[in-house]
Amino acid sequence: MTDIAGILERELGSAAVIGPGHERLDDYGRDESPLPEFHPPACAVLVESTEQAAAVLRICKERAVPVSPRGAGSGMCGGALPVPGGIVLSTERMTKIKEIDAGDLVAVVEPGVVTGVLQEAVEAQHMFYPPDPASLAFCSIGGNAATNAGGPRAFKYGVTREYILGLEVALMGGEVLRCGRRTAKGVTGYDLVAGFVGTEGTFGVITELVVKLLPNPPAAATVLAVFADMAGAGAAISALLREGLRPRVLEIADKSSIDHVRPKSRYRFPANAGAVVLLEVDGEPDAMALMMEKIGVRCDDLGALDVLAAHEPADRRALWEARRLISPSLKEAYRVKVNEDICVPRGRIVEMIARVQQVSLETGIDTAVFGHAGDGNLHVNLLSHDDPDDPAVRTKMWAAAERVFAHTIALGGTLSGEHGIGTTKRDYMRMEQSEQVLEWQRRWKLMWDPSNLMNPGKKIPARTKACSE
Ligand code: 2HG
Ligand code: ZN
Repeated sequence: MTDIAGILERELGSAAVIGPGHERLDDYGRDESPLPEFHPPACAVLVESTEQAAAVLRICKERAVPVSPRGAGSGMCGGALPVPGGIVLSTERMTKIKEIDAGDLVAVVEPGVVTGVLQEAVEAQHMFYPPDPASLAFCSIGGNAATNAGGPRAFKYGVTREYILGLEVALMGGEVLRCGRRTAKGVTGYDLVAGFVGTEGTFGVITELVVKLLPNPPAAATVLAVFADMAGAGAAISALLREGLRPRVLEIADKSSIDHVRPKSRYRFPANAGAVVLLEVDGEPDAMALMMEKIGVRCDDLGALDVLAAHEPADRRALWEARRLISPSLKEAYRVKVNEDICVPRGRIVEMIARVQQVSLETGIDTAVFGHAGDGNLHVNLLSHDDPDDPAVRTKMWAAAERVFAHTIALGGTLSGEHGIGTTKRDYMRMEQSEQVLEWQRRWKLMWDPSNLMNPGKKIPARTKACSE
């Protein structure tokens, strides 16, 4: 058996390698995904430069060792988990912000930069990096690019892919490729950068990113509107969108989510609160004041139980508190939290939430649904107090998830709006994509990684026997 930890230690020094017996090794076998299958990596290697990443990939190719790249480990689908016999290549030590250029509106960063840190650094210079995954306080920009992460502000500003102009990547075998641009426009050649973003570490390791910035919007304001039920909240959202309103954030949460945050939230939700809508607008103060008025009037007209508005950062944070508390409160309340991120056409949100309730009734599994209503991207959480290590519980939870996926597809939706596929959703891909579409993706992956050592077994299901014959 190859002593890959020893070989990498000799190449990069012992400080770079977390090997067998190290108390932290198991951490690299886990991420934030629900019900993952745990196996620790043969070792984790914490690279500090492109050269080191390339050296690891050269050595692993020579010895046929699979490599799973890892950012901050905040992924929710098992994309960064090691495969049996494989190692983890972590970019957590590559944390340099190399450049912020206010004239060109770009930043050049290493992949381990924490997304929230990048946001603060550019905001200090009156610029704006919009993608805001919920984990922005600890997730990293390399992981965001690898998963094409979203977040609440994606409704107005789009997802990570729209902000990655250029990439440096290290490929299996050690080749380093720089592609893309730092200009605002550019259509030269095929768009390798867009193709690389969202591949969950299956093509290579991102070692540097050229990130697009925007001027910071002059002001922003937040509205929280509470409704008696989902139908009321859905009607208000549809009315506002039909009137041409373009908030930067348009979030929704159902009664179960509200009931879980109610005891912790400083805001006293009305007793009959059945749905909550959180909106955020930005722009010039005058235009924003008009938008806020429109939102308030429309929500009142449509029977909102309560509407709160905030302009000052501290007050806005208070309105966000309930939304931010949902995920941690559910995690605290249940031993099993299978959190999906399905996406349906906007007009089908209310129907999708009703179908989730139906799944809950049929299976006896508790649910909570919240998320990015503006994008139709719903976090369907399937919840249980049962033992997460009991195989029967796992089977039951994934069977319920499969029902949710079936409803999603029936409504014209997609399995993942922002978290990715990794291993947890890989085996459901056939529910959405044809064998032909899957096969083209397998060929594409093998073009970048002919030896299939780069995070193998992730994202795309293997060929079935019948297909490969
Ligand atoms: C969010 O938007 C996360 O808060 C999902 O993307 C969290 O489902 C979750 O727990
Ligand atoms: Zn989300």
